[in-house]
Amino acid sequence: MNNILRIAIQKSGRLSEDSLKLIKECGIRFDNGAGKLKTAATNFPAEILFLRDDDIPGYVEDGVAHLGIVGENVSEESARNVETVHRLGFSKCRLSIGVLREHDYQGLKDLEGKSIATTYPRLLGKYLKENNVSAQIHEISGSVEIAPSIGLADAVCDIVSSGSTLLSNGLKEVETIFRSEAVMIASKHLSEQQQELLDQLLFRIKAVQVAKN
Ligand code: PRT
Ligand code: ZN
Repeated sequence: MNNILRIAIQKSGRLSEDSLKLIKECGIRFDNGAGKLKTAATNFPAEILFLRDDDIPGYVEDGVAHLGIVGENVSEESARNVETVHRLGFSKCRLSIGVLREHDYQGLKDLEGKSIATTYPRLLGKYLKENNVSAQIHEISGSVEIAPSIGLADAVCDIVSSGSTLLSNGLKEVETIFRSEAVMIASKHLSEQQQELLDQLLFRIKAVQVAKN
């Protein structure tokens, strides 16, 4: 088992299509029949695991998967002990703080003593600490953007891409705390053969990226 690479990708979501495409563009063939949770490549010593993105860093840390493709936001928030081996350039987004549109926001000091709803307590906590702001972090698991309008929190910290979700919830983006894109993460306990396979794969990924630019 230590001479194959097990690659974890998101089963269904914003990363799935581009992750599959990248693996295919590297010339790796496999059957991804609907509903499959695991598939073996037919022309490269690899298996693909289809998982929820939040589970990928933990699987890679534990060595259950050797590689994973995940948003840097998720990898950083998880604080798992994994190696980021390559930046993939897709699923770009940012983690930002938003406040109610009518708030006359002047700067970070306005957040002092306020409550901020987020699913990213670790990244937000780090940012507030670095900027010497003491605010209360209100961790919630979803629908973050609704929090200010229902009085659950004064501000939000969530992933933003076009900005339309913030806008449609009466919010405006005031601080960007983290810029993210999909990254390839690797286990820190690869065998020599797995490291060689990873090097081959990275070589192919870089060639694909060069060809696109
Ligand atoms: O089911 P599973 O747990 O696997 O998936 P998920 O629902 O947790 O994640 P998914 O598929 O939504 O996102 C996967 C990754 O895509 C994220 O971790 C980010 O790295 C990246 N990404 C890129 C985004 C967005 N763009 C994005 N716009 N992730 C989420 N959003 C959401 C955001 O949370 C907000 O609700 O879209 C809304 C904002 O979008 P705009 O365009 O209105 O600003
Ligand atoms: Zn998720």
